[in-house]
Amino acid sequence: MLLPLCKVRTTLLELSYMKLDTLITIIRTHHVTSMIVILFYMYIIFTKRFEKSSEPRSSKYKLKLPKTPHLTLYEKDIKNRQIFIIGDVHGCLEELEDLLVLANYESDKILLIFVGDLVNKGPHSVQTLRKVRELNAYAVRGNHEEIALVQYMTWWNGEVVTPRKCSWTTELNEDEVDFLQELPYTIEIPSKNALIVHGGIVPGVSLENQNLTHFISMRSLQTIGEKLIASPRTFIGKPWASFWSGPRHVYFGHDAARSLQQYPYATGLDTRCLYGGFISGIFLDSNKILQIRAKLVHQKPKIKTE
Ligand SMILES: [Mn+2]
Repeated sequence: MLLPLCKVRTTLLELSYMKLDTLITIIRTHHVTSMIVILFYMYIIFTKRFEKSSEPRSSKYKLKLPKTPHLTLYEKDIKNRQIFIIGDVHGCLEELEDLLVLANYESDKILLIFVGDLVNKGPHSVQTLRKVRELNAYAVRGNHEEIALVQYMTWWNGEVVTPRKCSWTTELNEDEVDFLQELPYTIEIPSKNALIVHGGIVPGVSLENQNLTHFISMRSLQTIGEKLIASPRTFIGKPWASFWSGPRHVYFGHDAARSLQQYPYATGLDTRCLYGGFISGIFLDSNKILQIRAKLVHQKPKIKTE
């Protein structure tokens, strides 16, 4: 006896939720369908397992996971200091130094956190990295920290570092490579209700289940049916931050084309210093934003900026 296809599908879906003893009873009384039921039951179990184990645990750059992918800062780390979050630097060291002067930076009064992309494309990558380490600042990893690590390993393995933007990586010492390798994807500060990431976060997905590439590369979200699809492109869908409704306030970078972004629960701080714009920082307690204009156009702007 043949059932209509849609009815078979519905029946099989109902069966997949049954308890094992009910299933055994059905198999005993319906010998003809027993094999199909067993196969479908096994299929459901295996696909569920496969879904769980196939979460990508590296980004598209295939680097090993840092020891702490999601860092949380507590009062013992903050030590009653103000928190100042700084946008993409891209080696613009002079502008960074001016911003610290403007913020009246003192190490016992202000804790610095960078949103990533400290390096590449700009004039002083290795010096910027050394400055950030001297300042005992925190930073999340950007796509350019991952690109730099890949290029460093290429050079280490005896191959030429091809992109000129990464030639500085040959100056890195072992500690600096470790520092880059251990940069977390996110930094969370529960006492300030704040979360820092370079690219973005897909709403409705826990940090542990996000695709790591999205943390460093996403700029936009597209609605397809009821799903939100992340994209690294600017001119597709809408800014990811416009979909974000908390509860954490997210501070991020990476989107030079959109420059300063201010949403109720998200603030974008890549204000195009590299392209002749500004370097920006924000004090968490007061929401006060400070900016320094770029000394010059370090690189000509492109429509697609990574
Ligand atoms: Mn970036």
